[in-house]
Amino acid sequence: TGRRLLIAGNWKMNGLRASSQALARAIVEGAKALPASVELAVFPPFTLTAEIGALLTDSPVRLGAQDCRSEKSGAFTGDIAAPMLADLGVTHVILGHSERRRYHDETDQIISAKAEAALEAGLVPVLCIGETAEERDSGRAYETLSNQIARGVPAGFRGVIAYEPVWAIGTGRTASSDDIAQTTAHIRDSLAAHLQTGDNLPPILYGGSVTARDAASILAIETVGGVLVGGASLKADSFLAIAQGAV
Ligand code: G2H
Repeated sequence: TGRRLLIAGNWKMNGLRASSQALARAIVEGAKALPASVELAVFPPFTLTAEIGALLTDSPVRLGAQDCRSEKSGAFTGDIAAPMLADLGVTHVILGHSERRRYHDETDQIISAKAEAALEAGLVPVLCIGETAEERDSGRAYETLSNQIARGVPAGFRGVIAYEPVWAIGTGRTASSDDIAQTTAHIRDSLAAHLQTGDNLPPILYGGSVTARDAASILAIETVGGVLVGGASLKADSFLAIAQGAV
């Protein structure tokens, strides 16, 4: 198709050193069989950023982080700033994941500020949006997504958007290809209106219980620029099989 596709592995709060190193090594090895049009990125927890980064040196696999704070430094105990990530060789950072919105009360305003900080540090934000089951069932999915874009995506945003319907995350319930096609087309239009540009729109990833079984059909959708994978990214075999779906 000529599109570049990003296969992103969100490890969430999983992994101790030995098993994570083995996982990263296997992904680096498997990545050698992939064409340059398929880009892999892994998002280990902060404790592993440096040592996984060391294993990815000289490999095309990108190093990501799962969050950052909007300030560059200061009295924010327990937080990590975007320049600290860039300093470790991180290139991508997930922002506004529904688990952060839910367990850390992150608002669209907070996420927008984080995205600006990430861009200023030279990172690619992977900014997550998605509707809940209740919002979808009451016919407010598009409205929710448009609001998240209007409030959470800063002007001049250059990054990646991840569409993760909350009801499909970690539930084993993947959105259908039709749903994903229609919703990502809506997101694209909403981004075009919000960013006031027709071209160079941010790629849109799909996330939510992606497995090797459905990856190829999701990645075939024209408005999909890749996938954000949680559970299935914790085993090299399944993560690489998902990447093969992009070929
Ligand atoms: C959605 C996804 C990765 P999973 O959160 O961000 O996780 O694939 O386990 O649903």
